[in-house]
Amino acid sequence: MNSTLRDLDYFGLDELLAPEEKMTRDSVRQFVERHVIPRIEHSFATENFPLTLVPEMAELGIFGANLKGYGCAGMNGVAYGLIMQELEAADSGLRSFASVQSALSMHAIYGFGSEEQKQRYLPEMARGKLIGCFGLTEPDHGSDPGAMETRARRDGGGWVLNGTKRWITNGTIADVAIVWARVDEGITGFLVEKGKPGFSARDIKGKFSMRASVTSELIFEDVRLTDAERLPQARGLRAPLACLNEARYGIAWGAVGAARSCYNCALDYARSRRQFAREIGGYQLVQNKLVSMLTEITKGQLVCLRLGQLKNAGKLRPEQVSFAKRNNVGEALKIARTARDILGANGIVNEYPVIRHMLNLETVNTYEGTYDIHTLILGRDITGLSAFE
Ligand code: TGC
Ligand code: FAD
Repeated sequence: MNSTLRDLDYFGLDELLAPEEKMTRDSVRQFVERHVIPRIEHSFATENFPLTLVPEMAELGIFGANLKGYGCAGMNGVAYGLIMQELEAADSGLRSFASVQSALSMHAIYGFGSEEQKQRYLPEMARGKLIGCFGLTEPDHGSDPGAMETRARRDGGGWVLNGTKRWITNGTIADVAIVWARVDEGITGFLVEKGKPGFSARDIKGKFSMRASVTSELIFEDVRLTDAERLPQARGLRAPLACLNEARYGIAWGAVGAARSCYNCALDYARSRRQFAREIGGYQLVQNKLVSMLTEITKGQLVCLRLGQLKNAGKLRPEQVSFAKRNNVGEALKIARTARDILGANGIVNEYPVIRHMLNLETVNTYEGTYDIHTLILGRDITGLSAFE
């Protein structure tokens, strides 16, 4: 096994997992080992998502893994989280692809679509035959999506959509875009298929982060849509925010995977790299760094497991998801930076996965609600006072 993929289980959490949860985790880890690790550095270098991985990911039941029916695997929250952890141990871009397909796009249709829309899209998306994207952010409205300018106006029995969405994962490779727009009654969602007249997409190039992931701008110029292309149950900002809860949940688990990969790499390096006639892992300063990494990863794992239990019991609150996303990503980013430091000059080359994880985690700390936005969500929860007003 690629050493950076190996497990880290200081508190014996494996004992708390059900056999089918472990089986799911192990099969995804094996897939990552065989199919992702050999090509991920090339994808990162060439700014491409490896689309050839999609059929096998579908075969493993990764897309819509925790949805029931419509060809989805119907796994529990812990199994779903473990999948995200193993994917992100390879690359945040791979987990992003799965998050956007499952937690954002499929979840939007599952939660807010008509029965016809569910039948039409979900089985094909679960099989990886149709790819989705989720357009909430705009050039001028990121943390505050409630101020969005994309608008759909009534025109006879249908709609005319105008606006721009930016920073949209999978935008140019998606067959269907979930587009959030303002209508007279508030905010709602539309399903806009690739090729619709007036709909165009272009990639944002030159990223230093998430290079193995497609990030795009979506432009809508007088795109005509019917009522059948609107998500009928999506009323208000709470609809896209409900999808974000699902994606943030997966990110909280995923970030621990990226951190684990960095820790394993730094530990191996510290045990073999010699300076001043001994292994650097023998120095107290380096041990302090490794122990801090181990501690934060273990705390993150405990948070994830409890999050999964609450999700399975239907008791999970969005604020608890914010807690986990904020903490686990923030700590993963610190761990990646520390691992980079322990590797010295070797920390900056792609012979090791650390710098790639570190750069990716800068995005993960920003998207799906920045670290500070989640601070304010938690601050509002404990004080009862909203900093957003
Ligand atoms: P606010 O007044 O707080 O809420 C508006 C309505 O929504 C309800 N609500 C939620 N519902 C479900 N889940 C949540 N987490 C919810 N948070 C709020 C709320 O009860 C209210 O309902 P109602 O019926 O009373 O109207 O709204 P606000 O405008 O003050 O904004 C709050 C804030 C800042 C927390 C929110 O806008 C926010 O979360 N901003 C961050 C934006 C963000 O995360 N964007 C992510 C874009 S997608 C993405 O990044 C994908 S990355 C790709 C990948 O995942 O890999
Ligand atoms: P801004 O909102 O402009 O924030 C800038 C800074 O101001 C941040 O530090 C922020 O914390 C701070 N700030 C903002 N408001 C406050 C406040 N009230 N108090 C204190 N500080 C504040 N979006 C999608 O819809 N779909 C996607 O698929 C998607 N994929 C993405 C992929 C990548 C690679 C990236 C980088 C982004 C993606 N996003 C996506 C967009 C992402 O969700 C936004 O970047 C994020 O929500 C932050 O918005 P912003 O970049 O406009 O930053």
